[in-house]
Amino acid sequence: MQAIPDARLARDLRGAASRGEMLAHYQPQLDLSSGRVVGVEALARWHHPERGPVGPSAFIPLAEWAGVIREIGDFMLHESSRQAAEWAATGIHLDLSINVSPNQLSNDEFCVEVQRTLERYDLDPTTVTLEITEAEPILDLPQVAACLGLLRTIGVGVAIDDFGTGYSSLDQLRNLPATELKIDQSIIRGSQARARRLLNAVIEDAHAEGIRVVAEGVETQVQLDLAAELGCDRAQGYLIGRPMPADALVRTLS
Ligand code: G
Ligand code: MN
Repeated sequence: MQAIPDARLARDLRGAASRGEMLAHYQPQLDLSSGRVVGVEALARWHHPERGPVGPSAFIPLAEWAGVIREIGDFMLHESSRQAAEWAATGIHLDLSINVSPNQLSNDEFCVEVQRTLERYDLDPTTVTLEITEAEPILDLPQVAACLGLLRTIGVGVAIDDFGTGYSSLDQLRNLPATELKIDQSIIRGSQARARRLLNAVIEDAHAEGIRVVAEGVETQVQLDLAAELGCDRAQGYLIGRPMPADALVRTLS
């Protein structure tokens, strides 16, 4: 986040979702054993009326700062669920990953809202994973763990996002009912030796607990090969596909 938040941009962000300026893009996830795209991560895009497209790295921290992250998170939950249901109705079955901010999690209603949304769109909960970033601390961990635990009982998955950048690494894994580990882009794109050193034991541990491992930020074939060699189950990144609108994503499937 920039040192001085752009207050004007923050003001414009308020209500952006309800004005139709927010949209969901989808980035494909490749299953490394079948070589097929089996899922997508929903990623928010903002079309500012004057400035045009603003990237999530600029507006997500701003939204957290300005207290509008719940509004955006809500929009993404509904819009991506609606889209996944639309796909399922046409025979396209893709797992859906949705990013969730710690701020959303600290809302008591969140858990119920997720359940209600999945019911509304008649989505199979076992195809949906909530991504919780490791890059920010979870303050009320027991409460959040309880909420996620409840969602786990109906089959919703929980991913630790940006793994390797953040707070409690393996501890957080033990405290949250995780079903998936998303290895941060910086690790796969960094030195191979470092990636091996950091990931070998982690991936073995994850698999021993039945946790799926996804490599993020895969941009080259060499990085994809490394991810496969280290035992990652899935890969995501520009090599496989950029985040794109729903119709463009469907065109890339065969
Ligand atoms: O925190 P999270 O991993 O959910 O963030 C995903 C972000 O990373 C998105 O903004 C997406 O556009 C970006 N991204 C996805 N794949 C790649 C990649 O291969 N390279 C780079 N540089 N960025 C990526
Ligand atoms: Mn994510």
